[in-house]
Amino acid sequence: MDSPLLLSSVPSGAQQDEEDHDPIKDLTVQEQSNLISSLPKREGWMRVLRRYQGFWISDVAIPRLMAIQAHFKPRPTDVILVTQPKAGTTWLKALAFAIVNRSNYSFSQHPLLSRNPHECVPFIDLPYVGGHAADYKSLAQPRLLATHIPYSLLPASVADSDCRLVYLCRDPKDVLVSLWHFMKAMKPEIMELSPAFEMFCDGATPYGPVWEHNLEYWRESLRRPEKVLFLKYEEIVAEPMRSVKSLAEFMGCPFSEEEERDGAVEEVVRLCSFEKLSSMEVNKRGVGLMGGVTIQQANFFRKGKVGDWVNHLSRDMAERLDRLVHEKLNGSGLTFQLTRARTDTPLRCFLCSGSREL
Ligand code: PAP
Repeated sequence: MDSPLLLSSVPSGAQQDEEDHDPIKDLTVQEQSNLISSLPKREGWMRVLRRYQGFWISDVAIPRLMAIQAHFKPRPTDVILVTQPKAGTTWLKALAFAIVNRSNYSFSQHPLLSRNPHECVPFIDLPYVGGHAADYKSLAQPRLLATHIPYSLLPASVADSDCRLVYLCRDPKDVLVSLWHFMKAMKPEIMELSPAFEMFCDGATPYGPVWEHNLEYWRESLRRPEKVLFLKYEEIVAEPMRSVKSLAEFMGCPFSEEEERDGAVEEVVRLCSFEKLSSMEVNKRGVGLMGGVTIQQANFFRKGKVGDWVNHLSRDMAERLDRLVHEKLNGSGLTFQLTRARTDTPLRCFLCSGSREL
């Protein structure tokens, strides 16, 4: 990396020629709204989902996605962090931000101690972050950006560009449980876990089907390993130091031997740990705006555990979802740990009795 990422808010002249378009220039608001309302729909989550170009996208996110598809121009130095919602976006943003900026800030006075990671790394597909417009156009290069957009829905310019993509996925069972809790906290009247499970199995979750999202980036990481890094939440939990080092290397800013000796890798891991971030005042009591919705930052920090699904899904549900995901991923080389491997753990059924062991 030739220059550090700074949270600059001053547009640089050289960067202003890109993306300076009216986001809805190509379709009138009426045309857009007619198009969206003609798409297949599913309800039950926080927002109505529409089937758009093979994926389920919230109806309010579609105009922004269209704008990105029409106008987003990656720069060769961009690093774009990609996740399925609830796969560990907040964590990945913190890790990448801390790695890229490690020479700009001391670990004891770091922006991540007073800002939620979503305020440090903007989503390209959500207009507002942390209460103000995400001005990613004016970020210093290399830009650190994030998105939930499936690979096939990204503008072709991303595949043609030299920009790097870091993809993080997570056991779909934990994604479902995390997503349901997040949305329940935001909007208590959303559906219960049982219908949410059915919709998840139908692929109808924001930016779902989850397995299609995973597969597209998996295949691209096999095709272009130097440009697409594929990570799993569970692997970062198991080997955080190794993951941080590979992430740094992939982003073009490997840790030097001296940095390693001085404990910089440990510092990044510690700063970005669930325990550290979730104990920060900003993440305990702060409020942000994302996609026009007010969000308690605490909602991004629930448990941060691998396998919490065991406390919420019955064994039948877990095995059914595992089978489905296994079939969908079959032959790709991508796998997640199966329920059967966890039979030593007592399964608890959220739906029947809260904490009764099965
Ligand atoms: P987003 O896609 O909407 O931004 P995202 O950050 O992916 O959300 O999801 C939050 C999940 O990541 C939560 O998982 P849980 O519900 O199973 O607990 C949250 O706890 C977890 N998480 C957030 N920060 C960290 C972290 N520093 N380390 C590990 N897990 C984390």
